[in-house]
Amino acid sequence: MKITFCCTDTKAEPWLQGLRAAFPQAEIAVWQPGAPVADYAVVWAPPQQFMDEQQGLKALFNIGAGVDALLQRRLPPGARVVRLDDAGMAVQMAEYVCHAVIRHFREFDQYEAGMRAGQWAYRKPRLRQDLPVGVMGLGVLGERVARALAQFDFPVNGWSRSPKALDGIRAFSGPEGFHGFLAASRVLVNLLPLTPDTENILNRDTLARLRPGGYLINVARGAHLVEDDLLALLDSGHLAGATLDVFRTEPLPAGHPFWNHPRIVATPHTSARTLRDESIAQIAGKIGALERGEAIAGVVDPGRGY
Ligand code: NDP
Ligand code: OXD
Repeated sequence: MKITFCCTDTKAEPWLQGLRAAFPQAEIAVWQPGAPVADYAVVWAPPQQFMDEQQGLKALFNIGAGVDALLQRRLPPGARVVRLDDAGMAVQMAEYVCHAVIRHFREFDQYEAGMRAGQWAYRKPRLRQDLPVGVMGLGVLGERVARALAQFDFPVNGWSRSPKALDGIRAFSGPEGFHGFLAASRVLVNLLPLTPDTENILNRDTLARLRPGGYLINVARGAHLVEDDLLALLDSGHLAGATLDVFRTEPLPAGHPFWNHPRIVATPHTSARTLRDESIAQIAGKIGALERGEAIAGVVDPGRGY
């Protein structure tokens, strides 16, 4: 069996070591132009030349959950695209989002500023029922996040493409459920995949439908958000603030208004990192299953875009 590795901005050697430990008999190498065609590929944002040359691949394993960059390429015919299925990301996403919601709800930013200014001052406790949280996307990550928020007794709404029934979550679905979902939410968490249907979905019209004093947490992709619309709604006071982990251009360009905005908390695309050992174990398990002719989870539908 041949496995080729083609991951932009990723140190190859530890991945190769892990894959070789899982498949001692396999030929495993970093892809170079002109390399022999492999059976399986481990990829992150590979160039088109890779796809054009690797026409015999049985499956491409994306070392992330989002496949938007991969699906921009022309894929080798017949090759399955397989996304990471949690692999340690869901708990990280739950930590990140719960931290952002709780920091906003409990006004810890105000307390930190007050203590730094030498003020021992209490703020009036807020009521949880005034902070319904809407989670867009109830997939592998969104469902875990919605459940974690519900554990803290926040009212939680969820929105997905197909209808869902999740204990303790008020579920909305499809385009027909979208406005009702927004109107029922004050905090909005975005965990949608980036597809033609969801690009620019966080815009002036949709964000204005949140309850007044809304708060945005975008942890999915920068291209979901129309950045100027967010800035306008923060200026108008309709939105109280935002926590952003992803941006249209990454790294965030110098001088971008998000760097120093007083009501934006920004992090460098780190809310749920790919964990190498968990990912290699998952990919190795799936290659083994495919070799035995078994079905695997996490196969992307290119027509749907996720
Ligand atoms: P999944 O594919 O498991 O879940 C996607 C969810 O979005 C599903 O519930 C799906 O609905 C819903 N959805 C898709 N399209 C629409 C639509 N048009 N309208 C309504 N709902 C829709 O993805 P994951 O949970 O694993 O990951 C989500 C995204 O998070 C990734 O695509 C990636 O972009 C981002 N991500 C960001 C990271 C970071 O560090 N910032 C790390 C990892 C991922 P249905 O259930 O009906 O199919
Ligand atoms: C992912 C990511 O999609 O890291 O996994 O953003």
